[in-house]
Amino acid sequence: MMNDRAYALFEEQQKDRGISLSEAKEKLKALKIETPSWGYGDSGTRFKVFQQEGVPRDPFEKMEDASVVHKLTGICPSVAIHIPWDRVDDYGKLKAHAEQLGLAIGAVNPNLFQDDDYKFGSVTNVKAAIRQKATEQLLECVDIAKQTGSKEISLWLADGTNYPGQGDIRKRKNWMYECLAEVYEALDDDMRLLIEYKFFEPAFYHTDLADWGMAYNLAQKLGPKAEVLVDTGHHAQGTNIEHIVAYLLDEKRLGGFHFNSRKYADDDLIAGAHNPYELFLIFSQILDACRDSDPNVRKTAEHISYMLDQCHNLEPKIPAVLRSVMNVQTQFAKALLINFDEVKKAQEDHDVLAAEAAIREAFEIDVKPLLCAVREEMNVPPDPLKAYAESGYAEKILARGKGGASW
Ligand code: PSV
Ligand code: MN
Repeated sequence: MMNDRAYALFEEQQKDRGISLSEAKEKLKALKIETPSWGYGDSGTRFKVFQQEGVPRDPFEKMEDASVVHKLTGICPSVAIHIPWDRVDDYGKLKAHAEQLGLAIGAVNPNLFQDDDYKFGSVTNVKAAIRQKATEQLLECVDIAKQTGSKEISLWLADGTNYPGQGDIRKRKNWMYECLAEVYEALDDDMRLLIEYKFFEPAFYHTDLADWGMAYNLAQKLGPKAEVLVDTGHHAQGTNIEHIVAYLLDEKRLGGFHFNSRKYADDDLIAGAHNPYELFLIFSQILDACRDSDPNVRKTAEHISYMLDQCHNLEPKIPAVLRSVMNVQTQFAKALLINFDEVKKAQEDHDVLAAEAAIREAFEIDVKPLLCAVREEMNVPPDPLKAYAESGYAEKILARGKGGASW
């Protein structure tokens, strides 16, 4: 009753601002956020991994935890996997298990950073045999994607050097292309390769795939099934991520996101915890592109894969994922309330203050009544975190004990 009144008032206020809530509601219901299998496992820093009780012991239990997140939010129907962290004997069985829980296997993330052979690089290693091994591992991931029904390979390379002269940067660039071209050829027509970049860590002098420009260049050379993935933790301090987003959208090469929060480096904290405005501005660019006159820009904006990529070192895993999903959903909801006609008019008039105000105004709106109404229509609890706390699931999984899966 209280919720109905709050929603009616909210609807009235938005109508006065020229915003129709029916479209916003549809878009909120269509939003999908993929959760990472590794977000449910134990993780830590290079100093310590604190083990938690109740952490899933294998990929099957990770799916069970992910299904709880989906049940409570209604918007997390797929789970990204990381190979070899999630290697199983029978991928058909993992797929069936996920499906039985109402889930699908999402992006397959090849891990080319934990094998001793990759100490000096994987696809950029000076040794041809190691590049070959890395290529085969990537091809294995394409095969896993085909077996699990996944349509995406999400590629991040840890390759780079620590000192000047350590590697031949140009040769490494070409080796990387050669390997990825082979992987690209193995993709089915409806699959895509999402190329993720990061300017540092674990390498500290140069990273072979350091920024969005390199990822974009590589994607362009590989072909239309290759797109860029933006991880919000992978930029230098102060980088304008929404600018990168707008640029890649216009080039029709933005394929996906790894959302997480950072304060200093690639901190992998709960999405939206530290810089909610940045998340909101990213969505404002995407929703602006959804109105573009070029249908291909609109199509790109509508086919972005939204994924979380986080490690929960101190906080309990499932609530941390829930909080992240809710934070992303909240900023998306706020961006849906931007009056873009007002923004465009202010741009035409060179009215800097009005343009900035039109964007900020939406950010300042409390969208709880809208989210409650949407959740009610989707038959999920109005407060997923509270519902989780009351569900008894956290207590139930304690029987798994300590020492579950970790990265
Ligand atoms: C690298 O920092 C990264 O963002 C890549 O996406 C990896 O797959 C993931 O983190 C591992 O946590
Ligand atoms: Mn990432």
